[in-house]
Amino acid sequence: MREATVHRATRETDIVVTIDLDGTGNADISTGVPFFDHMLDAFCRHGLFDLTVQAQGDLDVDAHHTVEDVGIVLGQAICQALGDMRGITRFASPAVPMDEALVMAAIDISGRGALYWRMDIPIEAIATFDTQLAKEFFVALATNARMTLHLEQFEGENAHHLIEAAFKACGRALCQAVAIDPRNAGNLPTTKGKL
Ligand SMILES: [Mn+2]
Repeated sequence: MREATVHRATRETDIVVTIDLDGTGNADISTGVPFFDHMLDAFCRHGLFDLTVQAQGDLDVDAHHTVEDVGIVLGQAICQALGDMRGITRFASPAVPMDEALVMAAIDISGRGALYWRMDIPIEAIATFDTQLAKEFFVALATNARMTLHLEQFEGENAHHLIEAAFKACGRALCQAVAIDPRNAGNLPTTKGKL
């Protein structure tokens, strides 16, 4: 079973994430930041994961610690659930439209975590969600899942559409990259012998 539960508590946040990479898109998300819940729901639905996120954070400060730390814990859970990574497809690069917005997520489950962010979000906040936090979330996710993640905006002008397309594209890319390729059964998808 490719699933994991990670609990992380600091003075700023207390977060529990459970993920099943081979789920059907069932989400149970509660972060206290409604727009962020909506984004994680989209990520889960289009990644076909089963995902539970329970986050209690210092929202009286702002949403920064909560959003970043959910990225850390979700990344750690993905990394654990992947296990030895044998048989995975490894690469995926879907481009996902949402109305006028078009965003590509390119993933390499490389063992080297990094985000390459080529997005231009035109406004500062969507409700209680500071739009700069989208990048902070994906940095934390990519680093802790130990995957190379490129998010590239081809088109778009509406901040809600752009960020939602990025979360959907990331979910879809991860769904494809972690999928077991039967032609690669039991092998690591690398010529080096290690990911
Ligand atoms: Mn929406």
